[in-house]
Amino acid sequence: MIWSENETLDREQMRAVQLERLQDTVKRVYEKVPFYRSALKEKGVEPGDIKTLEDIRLLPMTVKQDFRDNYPFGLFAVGKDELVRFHASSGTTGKPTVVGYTRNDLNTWAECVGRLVTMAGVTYKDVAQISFGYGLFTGALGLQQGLERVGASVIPMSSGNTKKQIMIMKDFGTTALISTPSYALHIAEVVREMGMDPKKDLSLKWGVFGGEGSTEAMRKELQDAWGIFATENYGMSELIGPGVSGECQALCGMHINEDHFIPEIIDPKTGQVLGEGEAGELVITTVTKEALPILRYRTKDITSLHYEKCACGRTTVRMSKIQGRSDDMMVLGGVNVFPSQIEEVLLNTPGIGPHYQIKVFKKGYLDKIEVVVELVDASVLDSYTQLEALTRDIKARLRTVLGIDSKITLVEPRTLERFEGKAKRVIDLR
Ligand code: DLL
Repeated sequence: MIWSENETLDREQMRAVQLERLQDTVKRVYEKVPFYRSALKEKGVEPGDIKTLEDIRLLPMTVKQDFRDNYPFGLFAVGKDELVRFHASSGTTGKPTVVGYTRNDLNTWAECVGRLVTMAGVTYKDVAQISFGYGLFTGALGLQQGLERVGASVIPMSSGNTKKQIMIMKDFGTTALISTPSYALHIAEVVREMGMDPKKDLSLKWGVFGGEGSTEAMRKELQDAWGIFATENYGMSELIGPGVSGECQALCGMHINEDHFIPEIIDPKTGQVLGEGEAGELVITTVTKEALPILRYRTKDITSLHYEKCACGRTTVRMSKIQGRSDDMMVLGGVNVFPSQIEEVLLNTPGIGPHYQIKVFKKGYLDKIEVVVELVDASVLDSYTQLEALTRDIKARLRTVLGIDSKITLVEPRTLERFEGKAKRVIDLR
């Protein structure tokens, strides 16, 4: 099922909708947000200069630091009396990034998320357990409104308290799990520890995951563990929260709600706009947000855009899986390494589980990497030959993909930290 007609507009119709909304947004920020008025003036751009969609390139870019510099409400285009909700995401240092919503924004948000959960397979017949953390984080409440919009019965479970999650899941007949992929894997593990089989003893059909990346191998792991159809969603607080893009059942990229979010891909070093299919940093302009319209936000997430019509019937542009962030990319001896590349290798290696940790450190002047991996079967630790063989196998696979050598440490099952929210897998000790 397709939730909204706007998901099937032909390219010309979509471009017309986008241009009209873009012009309106630029006019509004010029009038209402001093930060944007001066940024536009500095570039010598007036709202009337936006005549075609390509003129988006005339607009200034926005970066996370701009939120910090204008903390807490400096980027807002409306006064507090028009706001009905705040959210925030943890800043890497110091103050959080604050975002706000008008009543119409909440409506837009529910609509955008409603489309995504529909394309993931969820309908009014489903019981959806939200295991994202409630609070300032946009994940839980954002998904809740969208799921309620399509009529699913929502369990606002929040994250943590895993055994209780499982009890509710069983007793309420949960059919859709809404969480980070890493937490979903952890819940499955606890289900097994409690003597149950996640596939047979529970009724999950859908996994609507997001908030962090997951590889194809991770999807397979999740689908096999739970017997579900798993899709992934992308979003970020500065733009709205969840609701920017998500996978349909054809699983060929995440459809962007592009009548609300205009995407561009740029070379993160030069800022030059790249073409269809080329990988670079995702830049998004919001064109329907009232409280917090954002021009050309540099997400730091690396992806590519694909415009051909999807098998599902939707015409909206799709973005490929996030390959990493331009700022969590590790540079090891001059080689760029994304944690997702390592994950892909590990999850395709027999004998090891989906839990791992990447440590980066210096030995003398050289960058070194250590990958700590949990075994599926602890008995391997008792056999020197098996241990050696597995270590060599992982090392060789990583070398092929990354082009560098890494130290491999195999540890017993259940020794690495588990996460209820977004997993933190990279420890940079440099
Ligand atoms: O994580 C919003 C969200 C919640 C989306 C729940 C989907 C589901 P933030 O906390 O602001 O917002 O974090 C945004 O998380 O820039 C990406 O680096 C990362 N991220 C989010 N979804 C994905 C994904 C929410 N599917 C940051 N794949 C983004 C890879 C993702 N990274």
